Amino acid sequence: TVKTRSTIAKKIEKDAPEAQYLAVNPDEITRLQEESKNIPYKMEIVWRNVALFAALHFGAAIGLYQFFFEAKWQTVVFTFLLYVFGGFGITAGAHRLWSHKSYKATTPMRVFLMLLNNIALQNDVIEWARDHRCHHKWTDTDADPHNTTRGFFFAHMGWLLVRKHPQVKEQGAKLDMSDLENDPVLAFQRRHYFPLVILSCFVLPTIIPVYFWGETAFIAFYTAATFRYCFTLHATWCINSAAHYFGWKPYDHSVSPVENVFTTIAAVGEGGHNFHHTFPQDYRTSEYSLKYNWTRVLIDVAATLGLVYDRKTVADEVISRQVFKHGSEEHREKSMM
Ligand code: ST9
Ligand code: ZN
Ligand code: ZN
Repeated sequence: TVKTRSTIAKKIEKDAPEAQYLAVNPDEITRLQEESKNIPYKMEIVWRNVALFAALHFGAAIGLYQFFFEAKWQTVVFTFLLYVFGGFGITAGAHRLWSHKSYKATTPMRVFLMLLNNIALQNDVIEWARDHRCHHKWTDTDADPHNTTRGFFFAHMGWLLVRKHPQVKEQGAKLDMSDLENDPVLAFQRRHYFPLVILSCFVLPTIIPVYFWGETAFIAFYTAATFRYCFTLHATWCINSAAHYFGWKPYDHSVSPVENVFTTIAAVGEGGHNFHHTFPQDYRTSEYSLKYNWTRVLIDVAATLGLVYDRKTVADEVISRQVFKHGSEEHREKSMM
């Protein structure tokens, strides 16, 4: 395991120096694993979050029913589009651009992605990216906010219902976040986060259907806002849970992330998670074809419009060598869709 990880770390350093902070440090992983044996983690439930998420799921159940049986067709289409575009704010924005620096974007594109990101309401980008960099660098240790060794539910959403492990804060504080803190677009988002997300996630999704096609406010609020928000959260959380549990490991059999086609579809292109943990600097995040990777389609279209540039990819031979050396036995003969 340690050998595979240091090989990957060296490769990242060579391919993408800007993404170097993502290189897994095998010595640190071993140290963290040793330390965690001695300090048991006492989970402290945050009841405010339990109550908020319970209310959200109750509202989402109402919205789910209305989505199928009561909403106007325009509201159904609008709800779907909000899910996809809010999702892009996470996948193309918080994830591939800001957490991983896997491509560069002009200011108008960064503003666009920040606005989409607010629709998804998943903490501001700087906080999201700090947790995500912790997850890549110290995967499945106490410094990983959604450490899968604590079980499926913890990795999925349990981690948002309890206080974080002290190691997350201690290790996370060592990460260099200055690249994001110095981005004025993200500074703006952080400064105005609360009004931005209330407006983008709840108020506008309710007002637009009422104003433009005469939907009732009751239905618009529960479908386009509440149900759509809850659904997007689960699609995202599935990358931390299902995409670390159920699937295959063609690129590195020693780590928990897997390739999972269902989560790829739900998360608009993010379920090639064994690939992504192996090559976090690659803007494609998987070898899935474009029909499974809508986020890549968005980034490529933006590139042809000149809004995006410097898309990083890992060379095919490097990928094949990785599969041959470190993939699970049955996948050394690579066959991808
Ligand atoms: C949400 C995020 O859902 C989901 C992220 C998923 C990521 C998935 C990634 C997969 C790949 C991409 C796929 C995308 C697919 C998208 C598909 C779309 C269709 N390092 O937080 P506090 C410090 S959010 C360093 O209160 P507690 C912190 O700065 C949902 N430091 O910790 C602070 O210090 P100071 C909506 C850190 O008290 C101090 O610690 N949001 C780090 O333990 C205390 O911070 C919510 O529900 C770090 N990593 O509470 C909010 N972390 O005081 C949920 C923290 O000096 N969050 N610090 O500023 C909370 O309520 C709390 O954070 C808590 C922990 C209760 C969970
Ligand atoms: Zn990532
Ligand atoms: Zn992961």
